[in-house]
Amino acid sequence: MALAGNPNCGKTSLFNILTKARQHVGNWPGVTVEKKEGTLKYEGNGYKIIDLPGTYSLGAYSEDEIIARDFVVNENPDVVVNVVDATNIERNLYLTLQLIEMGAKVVIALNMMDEADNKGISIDIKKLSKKLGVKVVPTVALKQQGIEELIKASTSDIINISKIKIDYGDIINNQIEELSKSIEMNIKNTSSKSKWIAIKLLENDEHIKNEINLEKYPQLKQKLNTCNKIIEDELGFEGEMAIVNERYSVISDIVSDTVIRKTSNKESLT
Ligand code: BGO
Repeated sequence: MALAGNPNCGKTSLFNILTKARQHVGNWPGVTVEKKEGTLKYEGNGYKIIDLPGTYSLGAYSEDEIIARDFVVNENPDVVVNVVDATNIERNLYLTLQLIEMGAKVVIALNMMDEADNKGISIDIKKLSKKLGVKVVPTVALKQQGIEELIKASTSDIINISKIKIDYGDIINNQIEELSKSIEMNIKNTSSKSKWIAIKLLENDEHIKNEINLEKYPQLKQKLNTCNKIIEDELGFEGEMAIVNERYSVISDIVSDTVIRKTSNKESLT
């Protein structure tokens, strides 16, 4: 089980509740970033929990992001418990979409529900769950609320991989498709993650380029250049920007359908 979330979403609080004193702190290999592991005991079983570094995204811009995403891609955890701050859902869902896009088995702990309530933010949990294609469990880590439900959802034998597809529009979708095929043809055993690699390459992700050793595959490199050129010619900007914009647009649609903000009298007078 991996815990993923933005900084300050309540991830450490949840980790402590789930693992109690059964914790071990070390370092991620080769770096000085702290690695926290623990064990959740539930109904006679033990579940290993890895607390991933808090990140806003799974790009390649920081050690934390690379550690978190490498763990999800390479270690393939049975479940990624994505802790989402209910008071800051737009920003938090950016990471969620990336986890879903990676094909991770995600369960959302929608934390800080007390704060959301205080701020007049009301979230349609069922609808949010349906829109994202994953289970969403409301929690208040501070008061240990929703923990049993979260444990049940995260230790269930059936955790679906979300089927939602982010629609990047025809032009980018076609280039992702083309590039995925080229990845599968050039690099062995990539069929399950070729689409994700294609998106990362179009995002100009240097870490992925190095990891797959792009220089070794001139045909694939050529294909990437062609795809990038088509996107730039058709849309007028680079793939990276187009992809980020589309993710935010999907989030905006989800939020407008699932979140209601009550304006307080005080706010409406200002
Ligand atoms: C302090 N509700 C509320 N209201 N607060 C929560 C909840 C919740 O559901 N969950 C966590 N918090 P971390 P990351 C603090 O530490 O777990 C609080 O970064 C304080 N500390 O108690 O650390 C939690 O691991 C002094 O708050 O998050 C913590 O993801 C004054 O959110 C903060 C006020 O939680 C971050 C708060 C000395």
